[in-house]
Amino acid sequence: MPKFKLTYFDAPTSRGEECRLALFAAGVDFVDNRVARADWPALKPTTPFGSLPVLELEGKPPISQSNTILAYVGRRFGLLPSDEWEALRLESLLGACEDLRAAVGATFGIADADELKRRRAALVEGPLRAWAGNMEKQITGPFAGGSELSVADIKLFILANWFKKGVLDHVPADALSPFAKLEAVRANVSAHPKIVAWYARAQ
Ligand SMILES: N[C@@H](CCC(=O)N[C@@H](CS)C(=O)NCC(=O)O)C(=O)O
Repeated sequence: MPKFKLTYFDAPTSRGEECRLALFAAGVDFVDNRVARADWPALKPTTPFGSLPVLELEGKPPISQSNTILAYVGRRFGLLPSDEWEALRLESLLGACEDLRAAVGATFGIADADELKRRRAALVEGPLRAWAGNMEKQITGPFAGGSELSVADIKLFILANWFKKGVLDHVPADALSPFAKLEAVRANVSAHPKIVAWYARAQ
């Protein structure tokens, strides 16, 4: 099999980690290229959209956009179902996760403490709850698309872990706890043998 290279920062709850995890779970041999922040300014202009992650394959142009990479890995290496419409439905979950990331991103860089508190509370009450409620309706169980792990599960797992770490001020670590199906997906991905194997490796 040709050798893939996935380039991203060394960040555990990130778009790049989703792609690394998907490649590993799919059994794809890849170069796990982790970029130091100090090296990023020089690398940035060489990437298609000035962002990471980037997937490379010898003889092909580099590919950006986490969801595009996940959909490719899913379709090519068995982390999306063969039923095209069901695969499409699971890909729509990837997009919904990026919508939520954008809503969170809109609360970054707010210097005023009161304003940040107000905006984060609004985020939790509004976009985050709406997203989780809608996601509950999409999840079949035990994984998003039924009995098989998919790239959608991996993206949900990483995103839910980000909230659960409690690193976002004024976003409670248990903000997703009322959403039983989402919580179950997170737990089931966490217990999946491939995921356990990834985290058992010396990172
Ligand atoms: N829509 C893109 C967003 C990519 C993105 O914003 N990547 C961030 C890291 S998660 C990045 O490269 N930040 C450094 C920069 O923009 O200079 C994707 O899903 O890959």
